Amino acid sequence: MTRLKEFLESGVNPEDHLDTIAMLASLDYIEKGSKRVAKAIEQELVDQRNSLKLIASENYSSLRVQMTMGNWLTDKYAEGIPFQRYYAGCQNVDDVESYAQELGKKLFNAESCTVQPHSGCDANLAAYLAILSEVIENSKVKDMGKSLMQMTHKEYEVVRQEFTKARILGMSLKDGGHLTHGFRNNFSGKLFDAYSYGVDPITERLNYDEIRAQAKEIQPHILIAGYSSYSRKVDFSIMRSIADEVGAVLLVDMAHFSGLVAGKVFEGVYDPIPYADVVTSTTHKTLRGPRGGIILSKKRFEEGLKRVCPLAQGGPLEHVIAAKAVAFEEALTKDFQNYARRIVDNAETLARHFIDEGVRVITGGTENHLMVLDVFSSYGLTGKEAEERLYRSGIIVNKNALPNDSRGVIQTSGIRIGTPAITTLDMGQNQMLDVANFIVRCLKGEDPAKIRADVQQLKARYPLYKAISLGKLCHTN
Ligand code: DSN
Repeated sequence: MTRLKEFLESGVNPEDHLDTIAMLASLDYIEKGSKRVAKAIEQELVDQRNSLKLIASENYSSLRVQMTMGNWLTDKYAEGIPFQRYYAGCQNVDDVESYAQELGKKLFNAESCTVQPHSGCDANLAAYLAILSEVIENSKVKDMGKSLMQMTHKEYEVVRQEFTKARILGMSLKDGGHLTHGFRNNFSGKLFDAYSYGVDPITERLNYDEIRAQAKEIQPHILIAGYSSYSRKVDFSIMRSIADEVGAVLLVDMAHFSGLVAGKVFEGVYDPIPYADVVTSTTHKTLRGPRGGIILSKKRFEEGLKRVCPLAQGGPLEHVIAAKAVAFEEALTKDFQNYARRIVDNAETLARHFIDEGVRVITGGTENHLMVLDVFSSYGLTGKEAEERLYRSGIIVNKNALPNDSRGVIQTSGIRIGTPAITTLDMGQNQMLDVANFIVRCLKGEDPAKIRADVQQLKARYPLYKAISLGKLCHTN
């Protein structure tokens, strides 16, 4: 019997279960063409249901977001921007994309919003290029009195070389920054003259005086704020003042914490929008939308940022842009604000339990959705060993280098833990004690099979995609 038939024959009212029916029907249908792919999709749900997802950058998007991505919008080429495309027949994607832009502006109270970046990495690439076009290229264009297209090869080469001399200053990867903030094995460290700031060796927190001193010496064209494994809030008013003192453009990469901004947990000086010239983000982490990127900016950079295509990408993925609109609608609700608040409450509680257990938590705790644990000094394990041991217990985390980690980025001395996904499942502060206990027991060397059984018991009380509660999909192993 097909999954859908089994579900419908269980006597449910179809009207109440449209999401389940749609998911089951699509799996049945995919299976008819590709058993292997259908099996992987189904198994992914089983695995996600059976494990504790603590990857700080992951979440569970709504079924509505997921379904919005699976349709014929994917087939439409739409290079250009809404209502100014290079292809005919874009009327529906124009509508969807302009709606997503408006919602993005409303959600973040931003002057301008571009929803075309395929990812956070693409958003940063496009943002750097657009900013540098504005601050480097446009002044050359004015000086020469010719557009780029009118310049000779030799003239254009002078302009292009200026790009490669552009200086960027961002948080170093090893201290909690991101690959795209100037890491040498990323475009940002190869195309630009990249410098980095770290954290204070004692407090393990940003030292704004140090960043200011570095910025004065380096005179960056772009000052980058934002992180992927730093557990403290950043004061964007101070970053703004540093950028102003050295004449830099302030770019904030809020990929990790955009859901906390949208959910009004990060307000005042912790909300980057009023302070930054350009803000980039992913849409799938704390924001809980589809995999993708966005760029928000002040009016000054709007024109340049509209050109994500052809600047850094080909045609936009309009099916994903439609899902971004759906996710923004969800994030504009009071429910989402409660969710965002609970992410941080859960993280703070979890970090406190670890500290009570004697685990060294980097910076002594957290103010956001993530924390980094020093598993080497606490348990004599490398991050890699801890990650593997936890995986065998059904707990999914990632190894993470600590500031000044002598074990490098492959072995590492730490792990990163985040609460966005388990908060989506509705776990609260009481469950954080269970989660901390599982992790501590595992790191102390208890039998992974025993912990795995306890993890599954907890997970069974917080089912993923509750609506898909019948049919083959509810089978767990
Ligand atoms: N992969 C993301 C993270 O885990 O933080 C960043 O790109």
